[in-house]
Amino acid sequence: MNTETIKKVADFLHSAEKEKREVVRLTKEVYPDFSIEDAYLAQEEIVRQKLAEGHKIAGPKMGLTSGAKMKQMHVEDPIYGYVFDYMQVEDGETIHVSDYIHPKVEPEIGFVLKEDLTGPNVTAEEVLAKTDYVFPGIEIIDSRYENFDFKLPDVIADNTSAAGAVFGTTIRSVEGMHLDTLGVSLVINGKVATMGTGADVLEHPANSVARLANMLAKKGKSVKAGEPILTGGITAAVRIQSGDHVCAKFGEGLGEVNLLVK
Ligand code: 0L1
Ligand code: MG
Repeated sequence: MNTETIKKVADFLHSAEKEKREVVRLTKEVYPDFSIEDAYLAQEEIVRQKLAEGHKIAGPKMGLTSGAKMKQMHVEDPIYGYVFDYMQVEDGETIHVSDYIHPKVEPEIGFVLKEDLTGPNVTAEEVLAKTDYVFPGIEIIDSRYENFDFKLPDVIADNTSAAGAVFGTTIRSVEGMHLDTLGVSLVINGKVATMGTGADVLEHPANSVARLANMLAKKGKSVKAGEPILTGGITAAVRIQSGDHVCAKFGEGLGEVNLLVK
């Protein structure tokens, strides 16, 4: 794809996000040969456009980190995108469905590093050694594609459906923690909607951070100390609607994160 077409794709998806308008996936008719490399170039163009508009990157996020989702999409690699400052929601805050297209929520474990991590060959052990703390979070995903119907390049170009994130305020050192066996329930209106464990994220959420560092290394980038990193949904994402009270409950002393939906 030439630079002009990459920009066209980025403009198309970025305006769909701003106008809260769903669109047909690019690979369906217009660009059936859209590649993963081109998709990351389109994502980078969207990031450039957002930065030029004055938004700031809050931190990177990993997507498609569950074995089941990867199998379903026939991929071996998870994907990454970025959460921006304007997407951040406080714990307990009220969000409005009308600010999104068809939002879903998923509970995630977040990491903050005390040192930069530069791939390739970063391991989970190195991630844990360089972790300052972990925190509980909820990601709000809102694919710009109709019915969340996309192929891998579509979702990469669409900044991995990023739309919102709650970075919970409970923080814990990883010392003595078992992030793989840590249980999480997503409770909606007092009923458990879905459950999972940290191991549902690439067998251990630290593997997700390692994969992020190794993927960014191909672009000459690092994972930076101090930035909140979302490691990927622990459970399936659940559609939310007006009137919902969303509560993600985490084990290992990570507490809970809440959202109200209007
Ligand atoms: O954070 C995620 O895992 C979302 C990646 C994109 C998949 C989706 O929108 O369902
Ligand atoms: Mg996610």
